[in-house]
Amino acid sequence: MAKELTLEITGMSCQHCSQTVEKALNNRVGVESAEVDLNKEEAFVKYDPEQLTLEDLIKEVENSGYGVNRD
Ligand SMILES: [Cu+2]
Repeated sequence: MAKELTLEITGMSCQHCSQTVEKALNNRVGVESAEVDLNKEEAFVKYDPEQLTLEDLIKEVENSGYGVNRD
């Protein structure tokens, strides 16, 4: 079963940034879909929790040059 979550992304300033984050997440094995909203500074992700964890998603965002606000 896919899990859905919203990540608060930091460091984005333009469309290019949000596309970079979106691509990084979508390219990750186990991610079914990822949509990044630049204005809300959020990423909505559907993923398979058997293939990756929340930490993996956060690392993926960080590797692409941005950050995730942890609650
Ligand atoms: Cu940018």
